[in-house]
Amino acid sequence: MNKNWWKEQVIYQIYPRSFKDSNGDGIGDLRGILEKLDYLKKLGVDILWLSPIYQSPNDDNGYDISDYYNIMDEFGTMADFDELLAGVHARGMKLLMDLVVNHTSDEHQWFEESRKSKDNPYRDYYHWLPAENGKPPTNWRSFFAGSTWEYDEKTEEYYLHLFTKKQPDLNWENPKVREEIYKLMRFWLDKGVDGFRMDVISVISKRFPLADAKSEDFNVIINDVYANGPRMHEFLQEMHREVMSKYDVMTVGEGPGIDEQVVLDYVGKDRKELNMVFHFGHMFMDHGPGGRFDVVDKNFIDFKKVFTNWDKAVGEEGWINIFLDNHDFPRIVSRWGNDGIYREASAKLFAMLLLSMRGTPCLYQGTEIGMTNVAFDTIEDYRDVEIHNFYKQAKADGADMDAFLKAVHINGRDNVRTPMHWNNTSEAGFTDGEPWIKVNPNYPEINVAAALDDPNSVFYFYQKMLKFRKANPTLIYGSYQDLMPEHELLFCYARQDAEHTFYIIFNFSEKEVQFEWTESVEQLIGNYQTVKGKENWLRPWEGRIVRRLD
Ligand code: ISL
Ligand code: CA
Repeated sequence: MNKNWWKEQVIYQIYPRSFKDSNGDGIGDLRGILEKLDYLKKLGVDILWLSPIYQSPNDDNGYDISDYYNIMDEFGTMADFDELLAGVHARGMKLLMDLVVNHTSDEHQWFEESRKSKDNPYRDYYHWLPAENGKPPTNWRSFFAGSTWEYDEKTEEYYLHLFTKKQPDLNWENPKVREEIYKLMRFWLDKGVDGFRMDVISVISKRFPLADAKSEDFNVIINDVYANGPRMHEFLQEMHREVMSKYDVMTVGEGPGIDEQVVLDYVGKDRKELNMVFHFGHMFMDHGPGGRFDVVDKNFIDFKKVFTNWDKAVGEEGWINIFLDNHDFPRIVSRWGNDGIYREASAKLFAMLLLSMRGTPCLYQGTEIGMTNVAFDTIEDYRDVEIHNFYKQAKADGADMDAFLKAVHINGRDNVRTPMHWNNTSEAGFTDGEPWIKVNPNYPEINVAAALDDPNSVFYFYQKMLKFRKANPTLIYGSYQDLMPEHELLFCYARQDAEHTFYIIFNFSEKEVQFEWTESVEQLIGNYQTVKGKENWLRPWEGRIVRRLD
């Protein structure tokens, strides 16, 4: 297996709006991040990925960019950014920018020009089509509810937006668009950033002529219609040739529709495309045909299968990223663990899982202290455009609105966007003002200050596990094998290289479960103190990593 720094380091994702507010306006900002760099260094992460910080009208919290060359006013200035980047580098860490280039904001100058007239030089920076028999050009459904087509009076045509109507899709067929994108990438790389996380990169190449989706199932539509278009890999290879190959930086691709069948086309070691992609199997598992608010049952055996199937698909031929939650998906302890009495045990279990898989781990802010989902009583307390769009749709459809709110509690993105908990003072120490979204009421119990005071906290366990991974390259490069794929309560796998065999075992339940090693082993790390006589019992949410004795 080829060794690379980006396989060995660990990413920490910052959602700047919710991380730390430095000036009392209720919105997290760059100077807030700067204040917390020592905290992140102490935790022991290596690479900070910032969700978008560019100029944006914030229809989708920065994933709608109106100027790629400037910092969002609410987040600070370019001088703040330069100071932040220098502060990150001074501490031996790296910084990744979020690259959102499937779409821009409708307030980007390119789109403002594009919509002016059919012969404007920027017209074909975007996808415009006339009506089909008085209806939108295709029956496509947006990721954020409703049609993907918005009618524009001015030129009497529709433009395409896979996300909100304030996020028009760029036309990658146009070489000028691609050149503009490469230019802005060089701008940030020349400043010294260490790479990009590429937003919905899987949908940049459209299938022409654009045609109706044949399925009602959104998960099927993603694969058949939106993702992995015919020029996908030509575009990524061009981007690599023109930009990425000239810098020692990393890329991680994000996007629905990148599955086990196609992953190596993106990350195969000779492809010259991306270093790694996120895999989403364990995230979409409870999304029914109607999407994330159409919640269906998920099960543990399938959860394990996701990791096994992905590792099988990629093996030694490429590389992937492992994450358990991020700014789009609920908190892992609430989703797959126990956010009640076993919150700390299960949060530590997930620390062990995240940091013992083959793939570059990505840890989301707050997960290192075991933050949980939130359940606001009214829709007014939610801020996410996705929640509000689906809420309007559900209401118009006459749906059961209590049930809808329950689905938001389970799968809404604001679960992970409430402010970071720094301490037990008002607003969790996130701001001196009024936060842009309410804090999770459990902050007096779960917060950084409390975690730093408690040697047994989730925080210190993450710190220990981060060190442990680095000290044991078997956990980075070793092969992976699931040893109990059919077990209803236990997840047990081996990581192995020429030197060592590690066994990792987790109890995903509130029960005590008996098990036995068939070889002699020594325990290296675990989330409970070992008790004599109880060696063969796993307590609720217990996890252990052991090494085979030769
Ligand atoms: O969460 C999803 C479906 O409900 C995913 O399909 C998600 O929308 C998709 O992975 C894209 O997410 C990314 O692009 C969006 C942005 O809103 C997300 O925050 C971002 O991570 C549009 O830019
Ligand atoms: Ca602020």
